[in-house]
Amino acid sequence: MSSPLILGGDHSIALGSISGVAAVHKDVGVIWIDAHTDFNTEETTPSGNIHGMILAALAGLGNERLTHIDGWSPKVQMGSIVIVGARDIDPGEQALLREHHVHVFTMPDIDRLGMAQVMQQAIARAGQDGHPIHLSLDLDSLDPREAPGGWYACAWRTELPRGAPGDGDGRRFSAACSNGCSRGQLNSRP
Ligand SMILES: [Mn+2]
Repeated sequence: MSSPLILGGDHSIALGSISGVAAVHKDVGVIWIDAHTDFNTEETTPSGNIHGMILAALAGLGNERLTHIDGWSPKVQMGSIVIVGARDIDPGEQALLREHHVHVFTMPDIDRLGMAQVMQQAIARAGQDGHPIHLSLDLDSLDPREAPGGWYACAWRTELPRGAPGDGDGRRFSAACSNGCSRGQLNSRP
């Protein structure tokens, strides 16, 4: 069986790619691996960035120009969405995720359960009843110490310099990301 692979420079691409997949597979489940949950609407967003609204839009929440790409909505059912690796969730997103019972595995959940267990549960939920799964990966989900490009998320949030992580100030880095980066990986370095 062949599966499409779609690469892009911003997670906003998923509004198009998942809409396309959902046009063919109406029952598609989504595993969204991301440091963020991208579950804001134009009412809740603190930044105004559309790339923070994409998953909510796919689930039918937010501005109609986002939710109704191709003229229909929702592209994905709330119960078929699993978010993995979140470490930076806005208050408005948290409220919406709770209200709609979207399953979120945060970084502390991954530390507690292990990645294999988390992915088994994610696949079981997103792929329930044999539904196809679209895996959407934002590289900022990777530990910024292993993938310095992901540093942006933490640096922006805390107004730290955007230099490479670990550039001589590990304590500030740890403080900035302590709510999310894997404890195991942080502890493995001095
Ligand atoms: Mn992200």
